[in-house]
Amino acid sequence: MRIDVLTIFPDYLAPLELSLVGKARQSGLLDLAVHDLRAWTTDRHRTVDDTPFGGGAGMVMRPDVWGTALDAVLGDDADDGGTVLLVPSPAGEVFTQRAAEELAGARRLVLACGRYEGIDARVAEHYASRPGVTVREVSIGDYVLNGGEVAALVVVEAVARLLPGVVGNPESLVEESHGAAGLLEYPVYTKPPAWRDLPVPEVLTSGHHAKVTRWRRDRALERTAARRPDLLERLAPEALDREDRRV
Ligand code: 6GU
Repeated sequence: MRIDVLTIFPDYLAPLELSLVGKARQSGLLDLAVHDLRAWTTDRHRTVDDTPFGGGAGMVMRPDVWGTALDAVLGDDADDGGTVLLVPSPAGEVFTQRAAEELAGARRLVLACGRYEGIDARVAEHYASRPGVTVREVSIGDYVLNGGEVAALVVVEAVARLLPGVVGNPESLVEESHGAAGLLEYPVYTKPPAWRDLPVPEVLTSGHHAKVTRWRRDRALERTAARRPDLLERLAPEALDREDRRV
């Protein structure tokens, strides 16, 4: 997959050189470039923003600068399709594991990180009508950040770990929170078996595989009911078995 990130703070994206995403880039599984939006400004002050039409506080990012930058980064290649233009915004659709799975199937992602009060709305409108490009405005949760950069880090990491070969053991993708089961993950334990008067739940050291599986399922259901009842309500009825309904 090819990913381009456009931002006025390229250094904000430095963590993408580390850990799993960094390794995916080094091994060629992920082709990722970060671009400084100001490279496409033409004035002496390298201006990217201006005051909002209609008045109000803050500044809005100019569509002309974004248009020049996105045209250059998208190139003719976008016409081939499979390009998703992601615009991080607190006003976007909520970014979920399902969205990450969808995006992992794209050929190219381009992330346009806005600052200030956001990007002139005509930018998203314009590229939505460009053949081969799908525009998605995404929010990473119900709180406000100073710009789209942290959200871009979140999206890139969530998508990159789903690409074939990026996560060493693909089985670790199966049993996780927000995974296929639609439940939060069960609690996990490792050595030592007793720590500060806290023992590891006995069933986990019993060697009884079926009992371990049932215990984990019960804890996942319990946690989800306590912390994210909305997830339980969204489960299809057939996703719960007869044993589940006791919890
Ligand atoms: Cl994507 N951007 C900003 N500025 N704030 C956010 C966000 C994005 N998602 C949640 N809050």
